[in-house]
Amino acid sequence: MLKPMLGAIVMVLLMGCSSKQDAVLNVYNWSDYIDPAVVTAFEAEYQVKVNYDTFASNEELLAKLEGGAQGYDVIFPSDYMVAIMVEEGMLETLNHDQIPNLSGLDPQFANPPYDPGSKHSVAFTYGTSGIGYNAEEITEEITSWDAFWNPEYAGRILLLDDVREVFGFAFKYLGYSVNDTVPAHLEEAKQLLMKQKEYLLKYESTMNKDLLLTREALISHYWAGDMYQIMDEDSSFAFTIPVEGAVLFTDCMAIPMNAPHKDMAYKFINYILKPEVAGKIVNEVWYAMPIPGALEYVDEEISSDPNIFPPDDILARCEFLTDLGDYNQTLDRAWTELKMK
Ligand code: N2P
Repeated sequence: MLKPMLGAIVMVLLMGCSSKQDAVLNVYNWSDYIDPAVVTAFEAEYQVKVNYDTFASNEELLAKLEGGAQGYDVIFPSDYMVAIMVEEGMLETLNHDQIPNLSGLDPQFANPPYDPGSKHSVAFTYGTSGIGYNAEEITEEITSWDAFWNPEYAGRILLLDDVREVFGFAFKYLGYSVNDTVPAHLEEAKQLLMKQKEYLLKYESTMNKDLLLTREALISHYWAGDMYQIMDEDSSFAFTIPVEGAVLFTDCMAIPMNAPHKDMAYKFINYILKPEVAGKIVNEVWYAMPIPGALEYVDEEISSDPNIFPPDDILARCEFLTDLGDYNQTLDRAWTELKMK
C-alpha cells in the first residue's frame, strides 16, 4: 500500500521538476542585439531557459519561417518585414493585456504605418544604416555614399549582405526613394553596384566587426549601433549618416502564429519594455529604444549622440523601407544577378 503511494509521490515530484526544466523560450533575434545579462536575469526571474538564436537579415528570418521552422517564440522583424509577415498570416494578433508595459512606448511608435495599433508587433529599437570607417587610415571626412566607389579603398570595402539596404542606399545616392519601383532606376542602381564590385571585399552583415578591427576591411556599410559597438572597443573608427540620406528602421518584437510558448513570449516582450531593462539594452547595443522612461538609465554619451538618437534634420533625409509587394521579386532577381556576377 505504502509503496505505490510513495511511487505516486515520487512521480508527482518528478513531474513538478521536469515541468520546471521544460520552461523554455526560443528567441530569434539579429546578432549583437541584446544585453546578455538581461536574458540571464529574465531566466532567473521566470525560471525559464532561453534558447537564443540569431539571423543576419529580414530575408533570412522570413526564409527560415517559410521553410517550416516551428520552434520560435519571439522574433525580431523590421518594419517592412512585419507588414509582409502580417500579410502572410504569420504573426500572432497580440493581446495587449498581456503586455502592460506597452503603455511606456512612445506614442509615435505605438501606431506605426507598417502595423497600425501595434496589433502584431511591438517596436524594439530604431536607427539608421550609414558608413563606418577607420578614421586613422582614412583621414578625409566621409560624408557621401560615393566613398564606396573610391579606388583607394579597393578590396577593403564591406557592404551589408542585405537586398533592401544595398539597393536602398544606391537609390538614395541616385536621388531616388529607398522604396523606388521604377525598373529603369533599378537598372541604373544595379549598374552602379556592378561597378562597385571592383572595389568590394564582400557583402557581409555579421563579421563586419572582426573584419574592421583586424584592419582587413577599412570601411563598411553598416548599422549605426553595431558600428558604435566597434568604436567603443577601438577609437580609431568613426560613423556617419551620409548627406544623401539612409535607410531608417524600426526593429520589432513579434510572436509567430505557431509559437509553442506564447505565454512566456508575452512575458519576455513585457520584460524588455521595462524602462530599466530597456536602458540596459541601449547601453549595451548602442541602438535607440522608443521608451521615454528608459532614457534616465541610458548613458548620456549615448542619448546625446545624433547618430544614435537622430534629431529631426537627420530623420528628414532618411526613409523607412516599406513592403514593395510583387516588386520584391524584381528586386530579388537584380540582387541575385548582382551577387552572382
Ligand atoms: C543589429 C542589427 C540591426 C538591424 N545587430 C537593423 N535592422
